[in-house]
Amino acid sequence: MNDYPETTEIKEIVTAAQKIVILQADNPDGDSLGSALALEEILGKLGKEPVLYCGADIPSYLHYLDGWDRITKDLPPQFDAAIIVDTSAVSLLENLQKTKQQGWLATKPVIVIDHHASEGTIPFAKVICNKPVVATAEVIYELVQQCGWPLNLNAQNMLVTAIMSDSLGLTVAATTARTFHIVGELVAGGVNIAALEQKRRELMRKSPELVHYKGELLERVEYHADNRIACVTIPWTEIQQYSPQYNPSMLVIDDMRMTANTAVAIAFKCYGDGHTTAKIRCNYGFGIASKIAEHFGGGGHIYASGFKVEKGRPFNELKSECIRFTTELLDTLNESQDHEAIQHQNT
Ligand SMILES: [Mn+2]
Repeated sequence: MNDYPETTEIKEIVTAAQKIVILQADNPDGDSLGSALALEEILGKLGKEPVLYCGADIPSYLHYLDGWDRITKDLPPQFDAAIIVDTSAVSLLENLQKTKQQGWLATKPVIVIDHHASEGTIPFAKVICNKPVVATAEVIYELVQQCGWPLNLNAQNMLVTAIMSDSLGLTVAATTARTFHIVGELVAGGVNIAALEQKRRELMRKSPELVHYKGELLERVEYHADNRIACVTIPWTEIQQYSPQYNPSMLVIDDMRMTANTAVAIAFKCYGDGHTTAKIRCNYGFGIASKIAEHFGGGGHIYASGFKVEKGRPFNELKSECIRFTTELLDTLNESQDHEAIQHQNT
């Protein structure tokens, strides 16, 4: 078990509170949702009144997780404490700011449970428990063990789902032996991974319309810098048409990443109000995703990150800069790898 210094304060806040809001950022995923639903279950069993909040819609591919429809877009009129899961970036809580609820949140004791080391910080948080592990759910598991909180089968299922989601089935670089131990302990507790996977796959089935759209997107993939960079651009009309069914970027980004010689895949989305977002995925050995994102004011992990640029900048200019900057990073990485190889030969 990992002992976190933040545990005592987290336990104190939770013990003193009755109604506790659990918040996800505006980009919910399997880890944030699984973590939020696990916490809801754990706090409920502790006799608390948990309330689930997310400023954005929960994407339909996550609707196989029972309880997603309990999530609301408004904070309750009264609550005692809040737990933000899976983000440390205030920019990702924009909807809370837009609806003028952030100031309100800041008056309560706020706990952040996260694993995004490079993402900055939430200035109004009272306790930040941000650990360099593969999923927020892994941090929650450790906290639950340290606090001696109950973990029933439903909560365990949610934690495993969340860990499997962010670790892509325990295969990404940030997965550690401890991650395997935790999943092992949860399986020993009754979690059936095959059954969870079956449920997820059922929901992954796509409509014929979406399959055809995926084909269109794949045809539009552009390659740059000797195919080391693959990128695609998704215009507002397509975001409007397909996003309710599936995140267009996620339809193709893995196929892009899996092109021969490709190191980095970037999916740009151009919104109706003029702002642009980018989702970045890197292959193993080319961990520059957070550097690219940070260059444009975003953040994330070395292999997975994203950024958002407000309107005012022509998209083509932004895209060119992104490709140029990414090429430079890849060239530098190449040089340092060559350098290391030479040094290795010499020793
Ligand atoms: Mn996560």
